[in-house]
Amino acid sequence: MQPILYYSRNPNPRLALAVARHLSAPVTLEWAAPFHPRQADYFKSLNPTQRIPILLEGDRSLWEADAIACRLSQMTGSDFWRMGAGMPDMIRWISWGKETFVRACDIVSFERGTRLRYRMGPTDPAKVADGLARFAEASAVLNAHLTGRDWLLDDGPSYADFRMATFLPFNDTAALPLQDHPAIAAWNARLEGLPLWSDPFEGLDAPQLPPIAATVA
Ligand SMILES: N[C@@H](CCC(=O)N[C@@H](CS)C(=O)NCC(=O)O)C(=O)O
Repeated sequence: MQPILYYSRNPNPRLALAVARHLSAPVTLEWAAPFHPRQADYFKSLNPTQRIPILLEGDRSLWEADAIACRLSQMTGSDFWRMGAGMPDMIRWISWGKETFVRACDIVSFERGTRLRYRMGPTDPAKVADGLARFAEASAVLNAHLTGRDWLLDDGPSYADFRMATFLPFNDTAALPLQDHPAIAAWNARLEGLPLWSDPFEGLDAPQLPPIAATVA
């Protein structure tokens, strides 16, 4: 039986799905709602955090988008997850990004999007302000690095680009000021030019996310 990739339209499952489709990985793509009461026990048995993405190969369950991206690259013999000399540089950007740029985008995206979609209370302006301050600090570093180059690494797109951009497809609701950072905006436009990054759900039967419930702060 083919491995199964459980995904949804939320940011990290979207990221893993985009990798799988970008690499044409031989996996069955299954939309999931792990927090639905009927599915909770099953997903808790696969991942103690109950979250997706999850890649199920036989009885081996792999969770965390980064680990899944690594495994999908192994399965397809792709260098999208660099295996050779470029690996340390790729890990550097994944690691730095998750602590800084991705984290900042996550905070703002959660407050202005996810929280309202899932009726988790109103947007917290103090958290948005914290996220925007982190975004400004991280964006200065990222924008400087991307100035004069197309991708994070020297030799073309890699998983580090996808990971760094995890939350940018949700910027219609997060409203992060990408336009203030021209090299980041240009890099994001380049990513959007990759069809399976811009719409990894193309041709799949994946329910839309719940609508935003209130106005944003
Ligand atoms: N650190 C995890 C985060 C996983 C995570 O937070 N998943 C969320 C979506 S972003 C989830 O499972 N939400 C339930 C859903 O999408 O239905 C990863 O990188 O894979």
